[in-house]
Amino acid sequence: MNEDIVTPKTDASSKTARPRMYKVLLHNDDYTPREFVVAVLYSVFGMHESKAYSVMMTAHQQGTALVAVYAKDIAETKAQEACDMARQEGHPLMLSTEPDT
Ligand code: TYC
Repeated sequence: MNEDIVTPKTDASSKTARPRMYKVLLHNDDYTPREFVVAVLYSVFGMHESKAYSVMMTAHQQGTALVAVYAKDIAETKAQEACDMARQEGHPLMLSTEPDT
């Protein structure tokens, strides 16, 4: 009767699921110069200067700003790279990562 009906153990969507993505967030502080933040966004995240300026101003005014969304290891590497650049120049600039919902 029903012997020939095969039920897949997983639905098709789970086989093509993409890895979870991670947000890189920029945090405001009172000391890092605005131009330095723009320079970091330009050099680490490849942002055009006008975009970098508006992301910097969002963090400056709201406390945090979304920089970009990447696979976990890329998000973490870039956030770390940006923090390292800031530390090398003696600035407290902070970037963090979190799962994209
Ligand atoms: N608030 C800083 C200042 O007034 C500039 C700044 C903006 C610092 C964004 C960090 O993520 C930041 N110099």
